[in-house]
Amino acid sequence: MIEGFWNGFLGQLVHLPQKSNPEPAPICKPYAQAQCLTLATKSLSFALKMPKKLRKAKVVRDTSETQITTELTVDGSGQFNIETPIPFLNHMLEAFAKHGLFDLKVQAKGDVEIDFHHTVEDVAITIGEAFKQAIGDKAGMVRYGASTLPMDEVLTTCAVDFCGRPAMVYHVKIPRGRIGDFDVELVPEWFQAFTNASLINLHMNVWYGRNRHHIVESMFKSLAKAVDMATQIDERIKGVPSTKGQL
Ligand SMILES: [Mn+2]
Repeated sequence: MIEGFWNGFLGQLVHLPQKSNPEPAPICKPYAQAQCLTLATKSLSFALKMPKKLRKAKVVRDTSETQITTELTVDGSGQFNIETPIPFLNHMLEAFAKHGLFDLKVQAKGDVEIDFHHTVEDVAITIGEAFKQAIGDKAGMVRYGASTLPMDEVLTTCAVDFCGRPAMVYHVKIPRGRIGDFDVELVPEWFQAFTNASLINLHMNVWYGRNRHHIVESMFKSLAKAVDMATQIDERIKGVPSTKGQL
């Protein structure tokens, strides 16, 4: 069954071993494998397309606790310019932009003399809000995305649905403590604020891992890959991707 599928899918390019064939698999030549990968990538790129107009948003949030300007291009190339007073947060947002292929500019000031809480949360609100604004009515959008991402000894799965309803399921255990001067108790605050502002379902599962830095970084990268997948435009999807007709 599976062999039949792949033979049909790959056509004449490669020949998968038949059950009756006593010879080793001929597909194991590097060239055949390269062809196979190229074909698979191409078949995907036929369906995915860039929107006619790049999806972007600028969000300004000015309160007595934080002053933040965030600019996002969903259809970007991973360019970033992140300036917050929290170095570890900068590192995470740079990874998020880079691996999600979003262009992201964040200029943030905050009352970090109290602690990092307000700034971490409010930066997440502006990025979530920017996604919500940039993707608009979600016409033609894939909507769902998921990524299982390894980082050294950590394995993390993030799944998202841009359904218009905020819900977070968070199965993450991080050893208590700090990464640099960043307290890991702020990590769920960032993801909850992002979830609420972008109106998505976010399921975050860290299956295993030890190192705080690796765990948190794998979460941001996994979110990036999942959101990138979910926000792609697929030319096969006509209109809003919901049987309700709107999201
Ligand atoms: Mn790192």
